[in-house]
Amino acid sequence: MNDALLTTSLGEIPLTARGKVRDLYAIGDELVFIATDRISAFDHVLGSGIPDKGKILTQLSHFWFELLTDTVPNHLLAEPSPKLLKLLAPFESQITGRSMIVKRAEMFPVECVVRGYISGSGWKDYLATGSVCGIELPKGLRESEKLPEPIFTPAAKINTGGHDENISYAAMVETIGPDYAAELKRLSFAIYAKASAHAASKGLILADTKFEFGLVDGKIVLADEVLTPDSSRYWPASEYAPGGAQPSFDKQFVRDYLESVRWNKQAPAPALSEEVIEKTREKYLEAFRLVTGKAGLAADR
Ligand code: PZK
Repeated sequence: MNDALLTTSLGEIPLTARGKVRDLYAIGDELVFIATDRISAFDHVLGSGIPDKGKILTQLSHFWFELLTDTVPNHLLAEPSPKLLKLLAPFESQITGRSMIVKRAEMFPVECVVRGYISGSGWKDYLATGSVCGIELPKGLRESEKLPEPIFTPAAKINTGGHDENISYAAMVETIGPDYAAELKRLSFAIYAKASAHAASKGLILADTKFEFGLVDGKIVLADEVLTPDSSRYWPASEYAPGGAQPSFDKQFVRDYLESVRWNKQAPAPALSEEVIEKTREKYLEAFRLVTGKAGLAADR
């Protein structure tokens, strides 16, 4: 049985943005993020969802925001207004456990990526140029190898569909100014240091991760989702083997299935088998249990 939540609708509450897997609603300066159970692979949203995926990722984000409170302020709203709570009440089943109520922020148009290992687009750029975002790296690195030290590799957001484009730190400075650029870089390293140490204590490598920041009342806050498998690469330390791509912690069954059915990677993306859905759901739960130390999802939030 697949009781995944694939689309949301909150009646009169206006949809502000729909991402591949998340829906964003706004009432004034209060925003409601809803993480659906949609899953993407090879740049497409698939025909099936993963039941509870949105809840698992949302509760992971909550866990990390809390662990990071002394490192960085975040966009979570402590007390949603009574007006908002009243508006949301009829839609409880779409919201409970999978939503974040956050403050409207003025978002910086930069993705703040920290990489401790060379993988993904970083590996592609390194192969082509020997550097990533203008940072020269040692010669002879193998794919997925640990870097001598973490690097900050910002990316410019490309609207709708397209991949974000890696940019130099100098380009980031041009876009948002030197002071904000320096502070976002400093915060990104501090968050990565704290999060990768926590992950390591749980047997996980946090290979890389992407943060988004915004301004609320002129103050920098950590926004978006944080340190979920959708925004980060986690690898089991026990299976780490540099010299090639590492299997995806969460999506490997999905990718293998899509290859096995020889999907041409053009829309529409196929549905998944029940077996792949269940095994993938179990991987998300495993990531949640490992990172948070909790046995399962909270019933509410
Ligand atoms: C904001 N996104 C990404 C796209 C989603 C999310 N605190 C904020 N204030 C204003 N805007 C945003 C945020 C945050 N975080 C985030 N776009 C705008 C996005 C699509 C669906 F759920």
